[in-house]
Amino acid sequence: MSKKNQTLGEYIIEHQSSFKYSSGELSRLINSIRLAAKVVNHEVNKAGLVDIIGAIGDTNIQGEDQQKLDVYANDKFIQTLTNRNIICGIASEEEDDFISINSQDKNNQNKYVVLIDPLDGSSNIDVNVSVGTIFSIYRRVTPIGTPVTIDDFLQKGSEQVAAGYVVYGTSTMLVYTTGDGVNGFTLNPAIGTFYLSHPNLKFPKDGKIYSVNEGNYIHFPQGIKDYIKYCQMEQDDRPYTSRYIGSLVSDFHRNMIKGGIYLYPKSSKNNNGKLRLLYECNPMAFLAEQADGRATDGINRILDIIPTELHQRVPFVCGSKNMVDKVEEFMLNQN
Ligand code: P6P
Repeated sequence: MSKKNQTLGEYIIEHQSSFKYSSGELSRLINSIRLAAKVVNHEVNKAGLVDIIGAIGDTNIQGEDQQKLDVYANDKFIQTLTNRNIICGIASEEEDDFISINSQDKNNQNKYVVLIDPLDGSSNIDVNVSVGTIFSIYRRVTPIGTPVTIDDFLQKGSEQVAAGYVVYGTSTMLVYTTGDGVNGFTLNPAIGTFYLSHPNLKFPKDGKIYSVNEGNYIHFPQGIKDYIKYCQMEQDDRPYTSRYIGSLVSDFHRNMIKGGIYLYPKSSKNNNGKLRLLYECNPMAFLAEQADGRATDGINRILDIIPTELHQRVPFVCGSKNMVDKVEEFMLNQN
């Protein structure tokens, strides 16, 4: 049983043997993510003080303006994961293609690939609203000692061995799963140590918070429109409360603790929604299910979707099980 105030390092050592692939490699990988999170946290926390805020005048493959901290976070996670010689490949929202890390070296016995959104919600940086890092970890499917291929990255979310996020909020937290529940660790910035502050996190089955950009309401499918009106109706335990931060990690984190649902549906403007399957929806869906929640594209389980492209987008509905079930009911019955 997890002990409160245990450090992340102590927790990893204590639970390493319980991980079915326990070879110490995944522990070292989580430790490297911990280091990168502390480095990025340091920059995020002082962003208002130094010239690191603002766009760099470049755009990523998504066509989105790259904020300086986006690039910084991307570089730091790639550098940390590369320097520790733990993985054989990495894919990032900020990189057009996946990056092979010495995987062509026949002596490279590393078996994990990592997919990351290095700084999600970066448009919030300039206005001092919380942002996050999202990561997803798989075992490679191609033979060890050969170059990684796109097949190592285009795996169903149900194949993940670990996933998590860092939320740079009022405090900085690392929340992750290796398939045996979800645990949250809070950073003590004075000593640079993460402590187990939220053991065994679970979504309440029901919630009263819905998170969606209602500015897109007229473009939503009828089933989503009907669900939003359902949330606003004076009946039973409703109306619910609308809370939307514009940062998936922050909305997810609040909803997991308090109960709630996050929606980024498809629309007539974005037929597949906005969020990326591989390094946003899959890791958050793995966490949601490990915390007794659900994650769908409105109808289908996210973790069952077979990826076809590295940066593909999917509609995303995630949170308290009974709320996600209700959305599915409206979507199946929409006329
Ligand atoms: P919109 C941030 O860019 C993000 O990927 C999520 O973190 C966030 O929930 C969503 O997009 C916000 O998008 O279109 O509502 O501004």
